[in-house]
Amino acid sequence: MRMLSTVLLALMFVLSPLSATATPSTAGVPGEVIVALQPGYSFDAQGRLSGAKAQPLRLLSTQVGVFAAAPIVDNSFLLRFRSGDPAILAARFATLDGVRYAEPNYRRTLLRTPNDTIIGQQWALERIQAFEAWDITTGGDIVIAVLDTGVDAGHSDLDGKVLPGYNVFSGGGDASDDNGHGTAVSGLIAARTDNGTGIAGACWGCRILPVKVLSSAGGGNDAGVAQGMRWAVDNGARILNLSLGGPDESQTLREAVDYAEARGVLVIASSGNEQREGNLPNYPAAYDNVLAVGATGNSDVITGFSNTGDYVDLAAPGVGLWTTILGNTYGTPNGTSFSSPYVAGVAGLAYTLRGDLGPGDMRCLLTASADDKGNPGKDPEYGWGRVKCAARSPSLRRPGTGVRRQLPRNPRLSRLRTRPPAAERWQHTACLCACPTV
Ligand SMILES: [Ca+2]
Ligand SMILES: [Ca+2]
Ligand SMILES: [Ca+2]
Repeated sequence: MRMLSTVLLALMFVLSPLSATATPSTAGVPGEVIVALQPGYSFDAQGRLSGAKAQPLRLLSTQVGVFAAAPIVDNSFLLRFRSGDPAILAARFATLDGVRYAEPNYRRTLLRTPNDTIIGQQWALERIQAFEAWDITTGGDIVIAVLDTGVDAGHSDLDGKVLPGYNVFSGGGDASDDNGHGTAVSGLIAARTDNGTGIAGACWGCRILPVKVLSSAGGGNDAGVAQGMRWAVDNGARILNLSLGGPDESQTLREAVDYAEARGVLVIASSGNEQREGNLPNYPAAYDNVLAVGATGNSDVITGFSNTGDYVDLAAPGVGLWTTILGNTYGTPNGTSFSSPYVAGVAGLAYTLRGDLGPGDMRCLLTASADDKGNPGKDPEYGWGRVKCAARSPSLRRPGTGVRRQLPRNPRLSRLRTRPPAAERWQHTACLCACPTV
């Protein structure tokens, strides 16, 4: 078992975006900011300030053209101003004398529960905290390659989600599914959601890049898988999902994994379903730079079939998962094949927020934010734990400002912090971890 000498503490959390390019759901109302004042300070209706040592505050108000202030509660005011980004302005206000806190006037909507007909039976979504995550992002321009039996792009819950793909058997672009496995995997990742039909996908804003590397019987080989992986990396994939494996170590496969890693592509693979049939390590899951995913049931306990071993990195739901099935229908397959896609979906959501992260950082973030299960810490059954979208962490939230100040110092965080300006945009999301060997 890999030694964990450092304390693993990772939290990915979301506060205010500092950029207009952030996901719309977290944006503040333009031209408005909420400023709460200390006792002894006040705004009048035109936004004029009174109070001792108010000069810097007054200066800033003038600079950005504050022209109105409406009281809210407890000496807090909704300020309206003419120029500037609300989040940046709030951060500046927050540093000045007389200000208790300042923050953008965030929009709220009724909390999103998509209207897909089967969603109530998709127990896994709740377990991985997908609903909470979707209040922040439902996935952006992230391409997730499914290296599998192909994908039925005509399924009504996948229609429009599937990019032109590749078929390693024919060498052509027909990546249609003649088995059903790849279609089931793809639905879990990115099924059309909130469309009044069928299921919800974990990262429903993401797109699927179908790469057919397995035959109608579900078989394939390293030559084809490696070729498919390289094709996916070269054709825009940010994540590769491999719900496939075998016990033999192979340089061909390892080099394909390294090729992806070197190009910033995260590789996720199923740990295998042979716990009772030898429980051998499966490749590519067992490579260090691949996230190996085992299967839990709906009580968050590892399944009896899920392979165990030091190489297991994460667990994810893998039993009774409603998903898209050939013939424009739905079903509930079991297996680690269907756990890996949930990790891919969670990774897609996380990449949407943290496009600046490399695969190593993303592995760190996903493993470190997982819910520890079984024996404390990393263990051979669950890896680091059952995956979840740790999209909000109330313990680290503080309205408006001070995010950085609350975070303990550690080298990895410092590294993330020093990546302006992209990282600056996402200062609300941080990976506090020290897991260099993950
Ligand atoms: Ca749907
Ligand atoms: Ca691994
Ligand atoms: Ca554990």
